[in-house]
Amino acid sequence: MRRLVVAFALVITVGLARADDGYRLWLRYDPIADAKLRATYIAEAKKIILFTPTGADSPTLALAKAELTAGIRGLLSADPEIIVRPAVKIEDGLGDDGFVLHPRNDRVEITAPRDIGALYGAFAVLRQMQEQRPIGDLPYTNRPKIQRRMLNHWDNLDRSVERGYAGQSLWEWDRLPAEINPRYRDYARACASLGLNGVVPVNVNANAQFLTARYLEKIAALADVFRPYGIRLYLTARFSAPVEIGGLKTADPLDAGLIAWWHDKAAEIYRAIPDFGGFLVKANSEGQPGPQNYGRTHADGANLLANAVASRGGIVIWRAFVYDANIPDDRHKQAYTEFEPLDGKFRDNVIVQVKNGPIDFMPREPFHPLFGAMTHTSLALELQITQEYLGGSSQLAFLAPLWKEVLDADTARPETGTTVAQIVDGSAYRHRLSAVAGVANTGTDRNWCGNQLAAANWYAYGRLAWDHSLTAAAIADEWTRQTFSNDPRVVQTITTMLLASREAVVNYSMPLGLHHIMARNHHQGPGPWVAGGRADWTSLYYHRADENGIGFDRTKTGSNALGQYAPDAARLWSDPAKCSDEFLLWFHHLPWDYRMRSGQILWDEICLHYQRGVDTVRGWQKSWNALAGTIDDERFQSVQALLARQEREARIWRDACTQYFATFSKRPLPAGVEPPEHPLAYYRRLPAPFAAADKDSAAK
Ligand code: BDP
Repeated sequence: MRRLVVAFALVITVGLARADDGYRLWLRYDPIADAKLRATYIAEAKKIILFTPTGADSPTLALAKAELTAGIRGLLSADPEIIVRPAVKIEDGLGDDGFVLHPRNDRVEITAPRDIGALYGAFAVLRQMQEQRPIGDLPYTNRPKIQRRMLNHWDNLDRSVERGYAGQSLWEWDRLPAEINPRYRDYARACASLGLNGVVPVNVNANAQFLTARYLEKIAALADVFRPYGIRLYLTARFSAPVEIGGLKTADPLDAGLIAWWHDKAAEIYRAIPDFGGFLVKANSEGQPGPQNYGRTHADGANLLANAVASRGGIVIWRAFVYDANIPDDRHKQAYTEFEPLDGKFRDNVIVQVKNGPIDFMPREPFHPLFGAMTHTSLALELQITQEYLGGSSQLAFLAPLWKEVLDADTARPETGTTVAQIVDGSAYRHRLSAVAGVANTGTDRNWCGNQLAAANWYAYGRLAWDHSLTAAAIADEWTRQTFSNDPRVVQTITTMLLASREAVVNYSMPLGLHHIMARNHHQGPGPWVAGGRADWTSLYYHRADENGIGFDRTKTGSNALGQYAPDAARLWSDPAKCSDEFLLWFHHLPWDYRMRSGQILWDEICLHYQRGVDTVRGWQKSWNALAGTIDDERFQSVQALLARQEREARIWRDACTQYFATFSKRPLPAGVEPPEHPLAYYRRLPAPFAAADKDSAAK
């Protein structure tokens, strides 16, 4: 009989290991096999004390206790004693969300000035155990560097997700507020495990309906779910909403009737959501309405809304993603041109949200010139977690290296040493508010993000939002250990793939500073030939290939976008001989036979980069296959399929781009580059790689 039970247990375990659909993300809490390690943890964490100012129970502390209980049961098959106590003393300087961690020999103490800190502390302890590292290695004090760590969902009322590649929107508007899908809690829990504390559930291309009483009730229900996880809800505000849903004649920000409407609307929202975070606004950008429709400035528009929420502690996050097809200037320069003169004109509860680069979430961009140029304004950094220009969910592209490149970039303002990260976290210019936003990659797919490796980007974003000094390698390592296993071979293989992946995508799609040469509409494949319509939505506008050469001259002889950077930053890029290869064609138009640092001519170097990208993906296929048997079948096979698809898509990029550019360079492929599989005409006719991304609404 005993043998039977053991056999049965084995079958169940093996069965479970096989059927892994990725739903549990990095919060798996699978048993630690190493008995010695388990015993150490059991001894250290058999008692966990949560110290808070009052020591009174709360929904957030209940979550912390439940998480610790479930986690330790799963990892150690033990039941810890978890108690809440009033703290005798709490250190200064922990901010709103920080905590102190005290591992003693026979217990762990987590002390926090607010209950949410205790929940964050609980997740930190469990993360450490999942990674099989000593609890004592955790820092004693922990606090996030950035105050508002936000996810921006580009989700629509019809549950489509703009630039979403993981199914539909998580938010079931038709069922809310009566039905609360348990997945909302799982989502909030995953966010809280990373320290994310703000969610904008709906698209920046805003729908005024979300501000009506009918939808506010639904949104309030979501806010109720998120609250105990420390997450505040924010809403996108369509600038013309007062006209569309309020019956007003004008949305002029200086109009008295309009001012009153927004005050009343804010009061209504705060009645439904007492801790409402504020508004996120895309205005006068890509056809969205805004204050400029009435001859007013972005500051007039932002201050109008900021006044409406100020008394309740709300903020306005105003996006700087603006450019206008009617302005004949380089798109690179337009946000700076519009916003820099407004520095100092925004209310103190306004944050201007700036994308990492001046164009639009390309696989590689220099940092946005507004960073460092608006010292009197709080600037938030907007990153894109969803891979709009990096293969959607059909390609592996771990984005931490991209984000780190921007965070660590030296703006050279006021002098060398001021990084984008220091500007964003408020330390450079001592700003009261600080924020970072990531455009979410979540959806209804069972694995949340569209493939088994894409959640690494959600994870990495959250960890960097908490601590931008973490390295991409450390984050890849953490995520892999928690999501797959601590087996050194698995960790080594997956982290190597993750860390090389962004550069591989750059190489096979837009190498050497090429940008915006993707297909129209879906953005998932090559389209260097895209022409016609709005010039700044074509590829020709950006690559400028002709018989003489290729690249966008942004030096003094060209658009002089470089003039918007501090002289020390511009100097890095202004001379092609000194400019790193990575940004060469971003800032310079160079002849096809330009001699590169490598000794190759430019044409050959471009082709070799395309080939290198393909080769890197093939290398992963080999190393992944070698992991057979060490990873559950379901995830093993689905990553295999992902890589096969990526290899094909990488070849498509290579063959389409090298053939297209060869029509100008009139040169053969260099040795080492495989000949194309099909003629150029074939690639020009290829349909979107998958329908989800092929949206009617997005004409670009
Ligand atoms: C672009 C997207 C578009 C967004 C826009 C934005 O293609 O769908 O609406 O950014 O950020 O990247 O507003």
